[in-house]
Parts: sequence; C-alpha cells; structure tokens
Amino acid sequence: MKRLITAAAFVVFGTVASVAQDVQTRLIRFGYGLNEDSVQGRAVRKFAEDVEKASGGKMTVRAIGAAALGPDTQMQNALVGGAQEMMVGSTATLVGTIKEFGIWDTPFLFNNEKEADAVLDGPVGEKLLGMLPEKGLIGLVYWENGFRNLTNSRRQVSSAEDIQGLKVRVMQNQVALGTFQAVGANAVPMAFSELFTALETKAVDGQENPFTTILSSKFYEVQNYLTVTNHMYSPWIVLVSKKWWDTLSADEQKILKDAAVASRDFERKDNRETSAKALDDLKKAGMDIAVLPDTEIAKFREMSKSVADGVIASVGQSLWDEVQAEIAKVRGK
Ligand code: KDG
Repeated sequence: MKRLITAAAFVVFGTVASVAQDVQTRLIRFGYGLNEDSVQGRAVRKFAEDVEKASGGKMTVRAIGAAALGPDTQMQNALVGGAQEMMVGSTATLVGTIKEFGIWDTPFLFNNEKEADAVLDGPVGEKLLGMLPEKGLIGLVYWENGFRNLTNSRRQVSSAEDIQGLKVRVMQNQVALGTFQAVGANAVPMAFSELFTALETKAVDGQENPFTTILSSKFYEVQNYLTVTNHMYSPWIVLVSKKWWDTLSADEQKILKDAAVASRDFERKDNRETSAKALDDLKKAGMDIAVLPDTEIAKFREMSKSVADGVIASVGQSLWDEVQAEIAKVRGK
C-alpha cells in the first residue's frame, strides 16, 4: 500500500513539476549597446542568471554587448524579423516606429527618478508597451539610462548661451534634435555606436548622456568638459522578438517576464548607487566639471518649451495629459 501511495505521489508531483516547467532548450541572443563593464552589461548578466536558474538551465541567455549585433535600430529590426531574440536599448530609436515613445524624451519631463519609475511602470508606460506587438516587438520592462548631462571638447558651459554653436550629437529623433536646436546648438542625430569615434575625430564637439554611460563608454578620453544639466531623463527598454515570443510556452514567457522585472529593479538600483561615484571617477579622469546654475537651467527650460508643444502635437493632448496626471500624483505626495 505504501508503495502505491509513493508511486501515486510521484505521478502527481512529477506531473505537477513537469507542468510547471513546460520549458524547451532555448538559446537567447540578448544584444545591448554599452560596454560589458556598464550598468547595461551587469543587468543583462543578472537577467541571464535568473532565466537560466528558473528554467533549470534549459534557457541560455547569451549577453552580447558593445553593439556587436549593431546599433539599437539594427537590433530592433533583427528582433522584428526573428533573427535575434532580445535586446535592451533606447526608447528614443522607437519613435520612428511608434511616435508616442517620443514623450519620454521631452526635456525636463521628470524631476526625479521617483516620478520616472511611477510613470514608466504605471498605466501610461504600460499603454506604450501595448503598442509594440503590432510592430513585431514585445516590451517587457523599462530600465534606466538616467538623467542626461552635457559633455564637449571645446569649452566649459556656464550659461545656456554657452551651448550656442556647439556641434552636439543627439539621439535619433525629433524631440532630442529639437531640444538642442532650441538652445542654439548645432544638433547632429547619430547612432550611439558611432559616437565615440565622432567625438575622437571632432566630427562633433559634444554629446549628452548620464554619468554612468559617460564613464563606461570612456567619453572622458575624448571630452574635456562635463556640465551637469539633468535636462532629460532617458529610459531603456527590454525588447523581445514577437515572432520568437509567440513560440514560447506560458511558463517560458513567465520566466522571462519575472527575470525582466528583477533585472529592472537591479539595474535601477545599480545605476543610482554608482552614479555619484561615476561623476567622481570622471573628475579623477581629468574632466572639468561644472553644474549649470539654476538660473541657466530656467533659461534652458524656457528655450526648450516649444519642444513640449511639438511632443503634444505628435502624441496627442490626451496622452500628454495622462502623463502629466501620473506625474502630478507622485509630485503631490
Ligand atoms: O545602445 C546604447 C543606447 O541604447 C543608449 O545608450 C541610448 O542613451 C542613449 C544614446 O545616447 O543613444
């Protein structure tokens, strides 16, 4: 009798276990644009560890950094075509496909990370993720690139006027372009993967990115001046090929979703904990660092107000109002 119960128990638990793990052997090529020693690289490796653990080693994530699989736009196309399974990159390069993502590049949209997290992880952030499947992409979560700051090789920027005439590389969409045109820069849209060489050859004078990205990309080797502006908050987005996603079981999709959420929290924490040290390391690397005075930030805000008008015209008043309402909920607390 005891053997019968044991055998029955094995069948039940064995079946339950096999049902809980409807997982095939999978190789997931996960591309990203920053160097391996970066917040992006560390978070992709964290994601890989969690996926492999949760799948009993059946789902293997191959982290491929430094834009080895191409710039963000090329990786996005590879995901749509099913030639690559996953990537993390800028939402900025999605704007050509889904214009609503341009809202995240509005200058001075968020005042702090708390607002960014609440809006990106809230109903509006989810609404924009919901627009991706019809374009062949699945958006799992937002990570953090962070608040962007200006570097250049020509002069320290101590006023909004000092930006005038600088040839500044910007992300490839109209919002980022308009932001720096509004303050008189000669703004040049360019893929991130081409940026270091463009700075090194002086094809452009400067660029703008968060401290951790400036450090991990070694921009201090080709940029003399860093001006703290915090003019824009940039999210990253973890994307999956829909063509490939649709071949996965519910258990496999849950493993990826759960690991994506854990990697989001890990990456944001890592970025925030290492940001101050990154600024210190940039100073130690010899960069001339200044903070743009509040009076000049106010001028930057005023000069770039027209950019927000352009965003509203592009994404619609309704979505803009939804974002503002979500921000107000956090600001009000
Ligand atoms: O692949 C790296 C880019 O996704 C990311 O760094 C975007 O901030 C970005 C930029 O400046 O292009």
